[in-house]
Amino acid sequence: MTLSRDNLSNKLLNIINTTAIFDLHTHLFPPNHDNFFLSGFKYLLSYHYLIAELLTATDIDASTFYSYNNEKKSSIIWKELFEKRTPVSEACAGVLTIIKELNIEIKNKNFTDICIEYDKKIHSDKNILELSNVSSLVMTNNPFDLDEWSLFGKNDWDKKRYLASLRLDDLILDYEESLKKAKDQTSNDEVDNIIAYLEKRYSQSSPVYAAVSLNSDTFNKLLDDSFWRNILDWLQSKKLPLSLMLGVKRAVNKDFELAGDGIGNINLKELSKLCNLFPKNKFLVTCLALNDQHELTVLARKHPNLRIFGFWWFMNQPTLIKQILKMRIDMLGFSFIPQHSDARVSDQLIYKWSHFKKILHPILLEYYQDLLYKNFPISEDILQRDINNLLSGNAKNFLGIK
Ligand code: RAT
Ligand code: ZN
Repeated sequence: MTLSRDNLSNKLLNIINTTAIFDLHTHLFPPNHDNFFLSGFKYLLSYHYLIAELLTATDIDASTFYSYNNEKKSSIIWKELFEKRTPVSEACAGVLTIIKELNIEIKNKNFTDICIEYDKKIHSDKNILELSNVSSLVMTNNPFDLDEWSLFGKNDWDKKRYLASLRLDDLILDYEESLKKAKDQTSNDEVDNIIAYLEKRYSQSSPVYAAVSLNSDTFNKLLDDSFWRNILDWLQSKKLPLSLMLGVKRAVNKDFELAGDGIGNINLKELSKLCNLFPKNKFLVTCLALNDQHELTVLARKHPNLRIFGFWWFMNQPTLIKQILKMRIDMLGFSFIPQHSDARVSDQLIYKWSHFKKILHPILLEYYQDLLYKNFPISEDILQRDINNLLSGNAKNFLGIK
């Protein structure tokens, strides 16, 4: 049935809120992966986005802060960012969204009261997945971190819900050490120990893509090193897309540890070269700097083997998303992957997705209203088809997942 201007907004909202999400990039793990599955109020508060905010908004010394246990870290963050200051940043707003979603009143309650109440409400990842409507997600799995990789030695977790990806940053950050690990775990007569090692990790984890974060200094390795060319050939043989997370500079402030990474340079002309040199490889791409977004969108219009995804990290701000999402739609229609959560604490799925949907709805509404105005009929089926594609189908199709 064709929709009218009067019922369009509600129908669209309803479809956005009820469509299952496939989350293309997270740092989450299933609950039985002890020490890696993170959930609960204290982890939520000791998120590195909030730590960076704390360490720059106060005169708290980074190494002193990091010497505290999680309980103390999170209570300091609550006191400094939520009690002594007004929590308006996106990272702070996220915490408040979750608290509200769980119907927790914060008035007249201290940190401990909220913690106790919060931890009574969230019992498992199932709770969170239901609340956020995420049906499956992709983890970030580092094949060179043997402790983290031990997940694939276990069988009691839901492999359909938690999909694997091979994160290859260690091959850039510490090639020698990675090679040593690969040699230790493969037989000596292998011609290429790294490929043999990846092959082994591939069969253990059935990843849906490989990923690497780069800047202009490291991107050229992909084009120039025979080692990376072999990896690209191997990825192609496996039909595994490579996710390129571009424009990060690690440790701009080393003292901040995980919270100390920043923006680096990236030359997207080189990305275009890569797409041409490896036409049979598929590339998922996201850029960290606002400056690169327009050029990236143009490249996505030129290279069928390049698919834009998400609003990564410093780009994940409502003001920027509104602007760039519209630009992407104007140029690409709906043929891109609009968002991923990058959640590190499972509970964050709730806010990362609800914040995005709040932006998505009015923006899409404008496009559909314009279509109606031009007498293009819009039915509920069309809306459902489009939202399925945006929240899951585009990513799954690119990855070849049924
Ligand atoms: O957004 C983040 O949490 C960053 O620390 C990074 O993990 C980034 O998303 C990445 O995957 O490198
Ligand atoms: Zn990430």
